[in-house]
Amino acid sequence: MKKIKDFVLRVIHTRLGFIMTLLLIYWLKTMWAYHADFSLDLGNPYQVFLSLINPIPIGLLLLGTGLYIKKTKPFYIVTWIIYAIINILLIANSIYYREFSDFITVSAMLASSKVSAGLGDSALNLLRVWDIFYILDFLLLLIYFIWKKVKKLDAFKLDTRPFNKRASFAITALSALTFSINLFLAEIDRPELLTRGFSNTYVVRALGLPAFTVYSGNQTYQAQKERNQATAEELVQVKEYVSEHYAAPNEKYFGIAEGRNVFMIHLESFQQFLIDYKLQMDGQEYEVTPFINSLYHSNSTIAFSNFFHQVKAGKTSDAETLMENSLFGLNSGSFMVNYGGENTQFAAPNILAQNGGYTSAVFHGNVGSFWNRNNAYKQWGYDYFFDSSYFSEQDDTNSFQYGLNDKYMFADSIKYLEHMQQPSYTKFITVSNHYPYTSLKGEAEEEGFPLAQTDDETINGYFATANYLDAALKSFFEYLKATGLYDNSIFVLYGDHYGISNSRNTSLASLLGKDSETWTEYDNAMLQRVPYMIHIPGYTEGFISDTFGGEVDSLPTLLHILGIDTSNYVQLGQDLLSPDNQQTVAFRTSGTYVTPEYTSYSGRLYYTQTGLELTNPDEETLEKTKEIRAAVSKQLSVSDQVQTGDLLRFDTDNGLKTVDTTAISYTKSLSAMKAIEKELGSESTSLFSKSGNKSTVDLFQAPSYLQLHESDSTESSDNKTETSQSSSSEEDSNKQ
Ligand code: GP9
Ligand code: MN
Repeated sequence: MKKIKDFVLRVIHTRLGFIMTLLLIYWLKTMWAYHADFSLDLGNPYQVFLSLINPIPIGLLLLGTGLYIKKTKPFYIVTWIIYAIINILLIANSIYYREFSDFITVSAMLASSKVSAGLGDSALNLLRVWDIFYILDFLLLLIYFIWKKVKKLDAFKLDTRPFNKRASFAITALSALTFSINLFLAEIDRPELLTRGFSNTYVVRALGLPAFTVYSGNQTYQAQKERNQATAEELVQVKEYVSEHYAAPNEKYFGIAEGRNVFMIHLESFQQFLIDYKLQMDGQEYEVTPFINSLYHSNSTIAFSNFFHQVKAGKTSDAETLMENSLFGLNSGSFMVNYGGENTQFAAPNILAQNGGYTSAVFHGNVGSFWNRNNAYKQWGYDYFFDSSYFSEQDDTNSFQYGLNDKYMFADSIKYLEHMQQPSYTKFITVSNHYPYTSLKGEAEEEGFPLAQTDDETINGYFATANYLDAALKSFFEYLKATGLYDNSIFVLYGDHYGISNSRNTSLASLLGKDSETWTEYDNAMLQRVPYMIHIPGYTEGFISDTFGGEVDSLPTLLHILGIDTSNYVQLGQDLLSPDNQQTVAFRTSGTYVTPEYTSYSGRLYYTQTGLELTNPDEETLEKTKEIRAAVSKQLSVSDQVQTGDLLRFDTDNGLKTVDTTAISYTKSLSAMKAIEKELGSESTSLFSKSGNKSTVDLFQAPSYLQLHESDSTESSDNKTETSQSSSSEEDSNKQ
């Protein structure tokens, strides 16, 4: 025992040993934070492995810099300061995470007043007993110094021998190398991790906190650089473009759904070809999405058959940006990740709050930090965001890597939805129909929808997950009908982007009655169509329009249907029902587009109606396509100018107030909604109040598999996770 003690002391008393000891303690604390405070969503052993090693390379790199200092005291002081900094970063994140379920970005640090406002009085409440563990070493050190003074102990033996310069360099090189290996392994687990961003959680679990902070600092720096260069004059030019490009509403549809609740139904990875599609198997036909088809053909629905997604690397987040801002995502990365928490936006929830007093919410079964939603949604004016922390505990039977399966998500949403004041604007982001289309596991058998039989597993599962989504949506609609909410609402259904990527389309060809041998880029382009339909219960003049449009056109279309004038807003799309609509659809990759006449895709030009390629276009065609190219690139460049320059911060005369994000918190939503109900008393318009203060949860017909988990969908479990997230005193303080 004594031998070990002597050995340890001897090691600690060398400079390298001292650094290694600090690194070890830092690693232990980080592991504790990963375990006790953060939810890193570790989905496989590989991710666990990455999380175990990631504090080491960067910790060594930082602590190792002290070794370059020759003088004794400065060495110890500098090393200790570096150690203190990485510790503060860890502790601050642990505490912050308890309130925001996210890590501290550099932009949040810069706007620390906002953060402390967001924390409010609760900052102290966020401390936990186990936090002592984070500062135990500092406490012991303090005690040691006091003790030393009192008892006149020998001083801690400092190593006076400067560390060899070459050896210091070797330590730096070693840590840089191990960090590169760490990064490489992280990219294997999640390709394009740093370019696409995905979520702060993904970066932390792969690379650790200090690396995340540097990454976030770089993001903020890049965004700030462009923002600082942008001027109010640019907005004037943008507004000129917007007014030239403005498509005035069609009288016939303007205001036909005024004042109604709006349900945005985000159909994950759902392509237009699924509509009316029947899978042929063993001489039998299986209709994939009978319910969505019935909506598509209903005479209460205005549907579009030539509606294209316009996303790029930001996938779902791009679709959300387009649909709710009428602005594009970025050419690289995700707008919501890079600018979502910072930029001034005038998005759908904000516009509707100020034009009709709408309350807004998003329901989605994944963690709130994915695509930086928890920040972007505040900027967009969403009052509430019900992410996975509000829903049933996830396990292998009801969820997969992207979150809770749709039937559970809808079922679990009701207990919150019924407390929302009307009119409401709500978005339900489904997720089960997401690559790799194997989310159903146990439920698949019960659902019984067959797998297709191609040589591509991904394609084979796609129909069953789409069918599952269809059934989930149907049960949700049945509930809405039973409560009466259905009648005074409208439903916007849209597919966010392709589900089957172009590289797989030749395997899909045979299922679409096409030949893989003659498959063209035109066919790929046409497969970028996604559903877009507006279902208006009670309306009887619905139709299927073949107008060409894209996600950027949704917001003006919707606002006009709700009777809201958009002429003052910077929106780059055009109302699809307007006679002035130009039917020019820009894909996010420059030079690619679709119009009713021409399709340009992957460097090739086709006639849209026939799919024939124009290999040698005549003068007139060249002229026309040049104009189209100019129009689409103008639309994209104006969007980039607005988004990266944060130009909407200069838009002060559009009649809208900007969102006060500090007034929004997504952690105690149920109690906040109940408090509003109480305050409004008989004026409350929530479904719960309208039903005589009775829950409507029982009106949801639980599909059989849900009955197996009965406790998940009953009122008694409501706010389950919410209460575990926040202390009951906080809950109470929100109820007055
Ligand atoms: C995740 C979900 C999927 O929360 O919205 O995003 P995607 O991978 O489609 O961009
Ligand atoms: Mn998606």
